[in-house]
Amino acid sequence: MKNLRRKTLAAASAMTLGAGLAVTGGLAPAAAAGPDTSYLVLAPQGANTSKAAARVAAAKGTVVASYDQIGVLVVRSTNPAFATQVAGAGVESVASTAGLGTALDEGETVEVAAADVAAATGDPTTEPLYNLQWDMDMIHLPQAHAVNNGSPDVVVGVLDSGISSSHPDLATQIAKDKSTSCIGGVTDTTEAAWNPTTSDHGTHVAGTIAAAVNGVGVTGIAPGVKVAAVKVVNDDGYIFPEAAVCGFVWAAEHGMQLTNNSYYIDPWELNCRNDARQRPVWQAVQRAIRYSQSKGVLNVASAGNSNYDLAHKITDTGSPNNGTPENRENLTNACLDLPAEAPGVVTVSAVGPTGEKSYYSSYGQGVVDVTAPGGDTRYRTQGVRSTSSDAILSTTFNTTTRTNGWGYKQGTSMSGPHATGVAALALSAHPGMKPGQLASFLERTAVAQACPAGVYNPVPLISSTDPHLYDATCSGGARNSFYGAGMVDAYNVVR
Ligand SMILES: [Ca+2]
Ligand SMILES: [Ca+2]
Repeated sequence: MKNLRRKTLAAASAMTLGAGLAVTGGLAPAAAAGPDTSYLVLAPQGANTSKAAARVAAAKGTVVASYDQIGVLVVRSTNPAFATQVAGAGVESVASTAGLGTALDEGETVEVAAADVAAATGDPTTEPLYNLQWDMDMIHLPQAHAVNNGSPDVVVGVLDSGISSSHPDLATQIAKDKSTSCIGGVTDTTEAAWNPTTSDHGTHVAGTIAAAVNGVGVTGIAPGVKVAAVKVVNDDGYIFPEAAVCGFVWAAEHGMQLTNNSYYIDPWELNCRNDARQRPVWQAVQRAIRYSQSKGVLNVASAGNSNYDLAHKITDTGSPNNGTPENRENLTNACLDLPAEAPGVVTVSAVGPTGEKSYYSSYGQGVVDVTAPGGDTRYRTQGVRSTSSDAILSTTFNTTTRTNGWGYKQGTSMSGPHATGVAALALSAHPGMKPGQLASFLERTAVAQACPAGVYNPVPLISSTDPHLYDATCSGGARNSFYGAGMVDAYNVVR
């Protein structure tokens, strides 16, 4: 049995699962009230939600958000028997999302000292900190910007932990009228609601996509486009399925052509295969992803930081010792890692400064579509120490001091936005491409990367008690499990 526990890059915030569900007020106390719990109630696909909404009311639930487009209601109820009482005509399935939040695999931020930012001169033709952006040379950004640096008609939804709207490198880049919080599955468009609170992850991601060319800090890949903050990560660092549903539907309804999803909802980690309760939850998220695609949104997702072979996960867990026959179709539909494994989503692995797979990056033939720089802090120092300069420099927001700045992070959370930024440039240069066309254009213009021979083992380069912790074997030819179709290329998509 494959070990499915995630190897995180850094300790995630140690809050209990479900902590994000604590809410106050709203419902009248019932005789035998249980905890206030969130549910997703699914109407049959294609049906409207009016019958389901009536059953919710009868079962003492409150609809807090109605996603009629996909037949999904977000409901809160203190009725301990809600799930059984709501079942009936007009309700296909119901599930509590309690405990189904997954932690943002955040990693640490290494900030650039303010004095160093002030002293930076960089390349005078670009930005003060540009000479630290090795990742941008790797994808041929200077050549691309000489042709096209993005159109303001392109709006990229950053489904993440919010974007700092006071950041000097981002303030002009945000489509405020298209930004929202989706925490709890309910939209809140006030500016404070979609600004960062406990995490600067989304601010870093947004900078990679679209930090301004303004003589300050860094450049993003597509500084001419707009980013919209769609906050789906709660203050405890968790993404709940109802927030993801809200985020995809929001992007679809607000004219976004792209979303970036640098997070990873992994039902396997939560034993989806043994828990039928979880299946409606993943169905709801998948309906939302499909709906966004039908509205012209291309979704880009990170492959994850677990060094998993995502293509062989299901096979590996189908142990012959398990006597319970599994319905493979249900498994593959219900237990995908979302959004990375959903059909039509562009999934991105990560490489370090040498172009080889980052030690942490998950991979998988048929799952990874392209690769991009995500950093590998352990690469150059041969296990002596981490080197933040081999991570990705972008915009930051210090949640303790509440100050904006610039700093380094690494992860597939950082490679994903490189692919998203290149896709935004592609759409700027070639408007009107549909999501499927844009995805194949991104792949066609990527620079193929060959598999390393044999077992790829970056461990000699890092300190570890387990010399095979990061072993991985690449499979495939020009298109392979580590790099998909290859490295995204900013110049190739605009020339
Ligand atoms: Ca700048
Ligand atoms: Ca894909």
